[in-house]
Amino acid sequence: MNYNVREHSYVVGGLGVTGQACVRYLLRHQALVKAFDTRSTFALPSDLSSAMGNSFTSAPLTPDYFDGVDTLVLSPGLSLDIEQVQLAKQCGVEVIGDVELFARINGALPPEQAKKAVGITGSNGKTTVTLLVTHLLNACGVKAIEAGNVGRPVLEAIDSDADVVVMELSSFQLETTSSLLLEAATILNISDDHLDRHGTLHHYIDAKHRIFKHAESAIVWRDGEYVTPSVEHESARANTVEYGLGQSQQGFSVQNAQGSDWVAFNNTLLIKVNDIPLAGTHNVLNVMAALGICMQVGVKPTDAISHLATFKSAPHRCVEIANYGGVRFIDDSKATNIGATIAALEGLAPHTKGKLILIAGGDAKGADMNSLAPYLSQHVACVFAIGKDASLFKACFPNTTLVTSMAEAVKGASSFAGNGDVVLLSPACASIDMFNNYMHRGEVFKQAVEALFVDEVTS
Ligand code: UMA
Ligand code: ADP
Repeated sequence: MNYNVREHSYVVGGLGVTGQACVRYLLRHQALVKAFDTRSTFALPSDLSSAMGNSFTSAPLTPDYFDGVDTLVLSPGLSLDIEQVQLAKQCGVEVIGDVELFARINGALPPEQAKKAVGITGSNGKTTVTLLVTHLLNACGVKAIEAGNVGRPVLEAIDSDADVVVMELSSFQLETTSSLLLEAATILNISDDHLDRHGTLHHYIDAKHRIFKHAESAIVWRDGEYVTPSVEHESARANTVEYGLGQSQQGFSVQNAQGSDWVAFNNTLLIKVNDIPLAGTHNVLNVMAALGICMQVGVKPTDAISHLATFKSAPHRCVEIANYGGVRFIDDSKATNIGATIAALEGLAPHTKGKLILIAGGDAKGADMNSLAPYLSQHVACVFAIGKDASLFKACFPNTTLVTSMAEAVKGASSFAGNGDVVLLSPACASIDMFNNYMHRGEVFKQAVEALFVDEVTS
C-alpha cells in the first residue's frame, strides 16, 4: 500500500494521550496538521503549544475549518456522533482513528521495516493478555512492545525497535479502524460494556468483530459467546486456534493427568493449572489465549510456558492489598463492568473460608445490573455501594448499604468482617463519577483500608 503522511492534510480530534501522540508523529514527519479539543478548559502541553501555534482550537468549528483537510484522526474518547465529526463528514473529510493511521503508515513501509502486529480485544482481560503476550515474546527472544488501549498510543510504537506490536484494542479504537493487518486476533469475551456509547450490545459486538477484518488467524475461546469470526472474515475463520477449560484433542484445553489438571496443547501437557501464578479461572483462559497468540508469531507454547513464572500481573486486578486480623482486602478496581466482577466473585468464592463482602458502584455505563444479581445472591454476604449508580445494586440485591464515600464503604465493610472473610473492591462500574480513573479508585481504597488499620492500632 502506498501512503505518505506528507501527501495528506490532517485534523486531529481530541488531544488526550492519543491525539497528542498523533500530532507529535505528524509534526515529526512534516505533515500538515491542526487539532481541536472539545473541552473549553483544555490546555496544550508546552511542547505542542510552541510547535502548533494557532493551529489548535477549542472553539466551535465552522465548515471552513475543514478547507483543504482530507483526514480527521479522531480520539477514541470522542463519539462518531459528535457535531464536529458530522461537520467533517459533510465537508468530505475521511474519519479514521490512530490505529487506522498506524495501519496505513506501517502498511507502506518496506517489509524489513514494517512491524508485525497482533490484536487483543474483549470486554475483560485485554490488558492482562496484552502484557502477558509482550512478556512471553520478549522472554523468548522476539522483540515486542505493548500499545493501544493499554496506555501507549500505537503511533509511539511505530518508531520503536520492536518487531512485534502487541495491540490492546478497545471497541472505540476498532470502530475507526478498517485496514489493520494482524498476524493473530482475539476477542477474549463479550459482556455488557460501553452501552452508553454504542447504544446496543449488537453495535458493541460489531465494533469488536472489526478486529478480524484483516487478521491472518483467530484465537477463539471454545465456550465464548460472540467471539468466533463470522464467514465474512475468511482468513481468521480458516486459521483458528481454539482454547477452553474443557477436554479437547485440538488446541488448548485442560486435561487430567498424573492426578492433576493440566493446561495442554494438542495433548502436550504444558503446566499444572495450580502452578499458574495468576489467580482465578479466568486467568487460565487468559494464559491459553496468550500462548495461542505467541504461537502465531512463531513462539512454541512449550517454549513460552517456561516464562510464565516471571510475569508480574498489573495492579488493581484482583490483588490482595492487606490482611488485617485475618480479613483479606482485595483490590479489583479494574473491574469496570459486570463480567469482570462475576469473574472475581467466581474466582474468589472457592478460596474464601468466610464471608465475601463487596464494595461496588460508580458509573454503570448503561449496563443492566440485574444480570449480576444471581452471582451476588450466590457468593456475597452484603454490598456497600458507592457512586452515581449505587441504587442499581440496592434494586437487585436487598442486602446493600448505600454509602457516600470509599472511606465509609471500607469502614462499613470492615465492621462486618471477621477472620477468614474477604472485603473485595470490584465495582462493576467505571470510576469517573468519583475518581480520576480506576487506579485512583484503587489507591483511595488502599488508603482507606490503611487509615482504618492505623486508627485501630493507635486507638
Ligand atoms: N475528551 C473530550 N474532548 C476531547 C477529547 C477528549 O471531552 O476533545 C474526553 C473524552 O470524552 C474522554 C477523555 O477526554 O472522557 C479521554 O479521551 P481521549 O480520547 O482523549 O483518551 P486518551 O487520553 O487519548 O486515551 C485513549 C484511551 N481512552 C479512551 O478510550 C477513553 C485510553 O484507554 C488509552 O490507554 C489511550 O487512548 C492510548 O491508546 C483508557 C480507557 O479508559 C484506559 N479505555 C476504555 C476502557 O478500557 O474501557 C475504552
Ligand atoms: P481489560 O483491559 O479488558 O479491562 P484487565 O486485564 O485489565 O482487562 O482486567 C480487567 C478486569 O477483568 C479485572 O477485574 C480482572 O480481574 C478481570 N478479568 C481479567 N481477565 C478476565 C477474563 N478473561 N474474564 C473475565 N474477567 C477478567
